[in-house]
Amino acid sequence: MAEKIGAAAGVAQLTGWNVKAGDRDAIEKTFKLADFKTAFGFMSSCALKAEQMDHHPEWFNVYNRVEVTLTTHDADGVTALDVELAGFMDALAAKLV
Ligand code: H2B
Repeated sequence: MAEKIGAAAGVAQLTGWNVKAGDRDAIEKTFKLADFKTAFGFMSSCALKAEQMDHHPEWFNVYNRVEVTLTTHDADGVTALDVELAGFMDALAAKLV
């Protein structure tokens, strides 16, 4: 099982991610894509990556906005798996802009 590193250590390795407020150890970022189909394509690619990793995001989509929360339920906090998935999302979003 991946070991908890904590949200503060997670965001320190990423760009544009924040420690999520609340009682869980998690990181969050809001992606703004060009339009709904781009946002949905982004989510589809992330979903395939998540399946490969067996590590899944929590997210909320309205039109071109995708609000993402990452944490590792099994570790009760942020792990390297969240940093890896976040990095994948950042790289993909950068290509789509
Ligand atoms: N996703 C996330 N974000 N955290 C987990 O702990 C997790 C997961 N565990 N996806 C996986 C699936 C686990 O529930 C299955 C049984 O492997």
